[in-house]
Amino acid sequence: MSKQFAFTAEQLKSFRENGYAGPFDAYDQNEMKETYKKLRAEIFDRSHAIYDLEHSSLLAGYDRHLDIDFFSRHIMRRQILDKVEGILGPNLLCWRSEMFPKYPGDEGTDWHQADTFGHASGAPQVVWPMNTDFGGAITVWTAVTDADKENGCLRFIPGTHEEMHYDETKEMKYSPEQVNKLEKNGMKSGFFGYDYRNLQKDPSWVPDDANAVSMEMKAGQFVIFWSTLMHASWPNTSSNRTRLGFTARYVPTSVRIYPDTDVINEYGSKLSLDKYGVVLVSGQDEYKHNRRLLKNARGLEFATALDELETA
Ligand SMILES: O=C(O)CCC(=O)C(=O)O
Ligand SMILES: [Fe+2]
Repeated sequence: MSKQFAFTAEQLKSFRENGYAGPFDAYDQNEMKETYKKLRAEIFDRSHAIYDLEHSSLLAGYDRHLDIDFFSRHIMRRQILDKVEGILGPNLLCWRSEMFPKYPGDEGTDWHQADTFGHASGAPQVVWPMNTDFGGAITVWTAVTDADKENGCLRFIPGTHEEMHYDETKEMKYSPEQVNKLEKNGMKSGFFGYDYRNLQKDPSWVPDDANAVSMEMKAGQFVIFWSTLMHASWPNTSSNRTRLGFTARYVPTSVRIYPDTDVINEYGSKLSLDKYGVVLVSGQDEYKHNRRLLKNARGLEFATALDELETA
């Protein structure tokens, strides 16, 4: 089957060199803006969300593809998967999604890289098979609203995805009171209550953002990047333009997710993984390392489950 939205050879080469690609269109801009109006109500409705929150934090945005139908379909959108398959191969899991709102006045997200995603929990969340060069996950960040320099668009440092400058096993202290208080070079920049600089392998190292690129995007567009790429975002300095990004994270089926644990312990909360599962978004899961969900919490069957039923 030919893939309508697959990378060209040139795009793939550029992705391998730079660690990111895009922006590309996932939705028509007006369609996304209409969808956003409905989504806002669904985001506030946690009646089917798979995690019980102890208090408000970044965790409120975790894994809503498991209860909001729009996001359940979004993670399987051909515009996105045709390209992700070109990077990771045909057998793919979506293991995490996150919403990243930035309200007017909010700090930017500080520079960071994620390989095991253990930075906040202290335990690796993503474990690749031994002897693979890769780590991390392919991140697809979709602009639910327009995102530009004024309201906090993403920034990348091209070509930095193959060397980790952070040690995710180092301790970081969660201090929610420092949200919107940290400054770097006179700019509000933090990590949702953590100070990501605490993880630096070399405490005196300073990220060189002279060649950083700003990913200005229209609502409905997405960018693809390795989670190990140096990435950040600008603060939202607008007076009235909230920025919302939705990140979906993909790995091949050979990867183990949350090995040996049944809780996520980060951002000051413990979340039970009782209702959690990965979603097979494409191909076959020959490894069966991870508990897999066939339906979201409202009963919507993930498309691959439907395909399997049809061919069974
Ligand atoms: O949207 C942001 O500010 C940060 C996004 C991010 O770090 C990610 O998608 O991994
Ligand atoms: Fe990130």
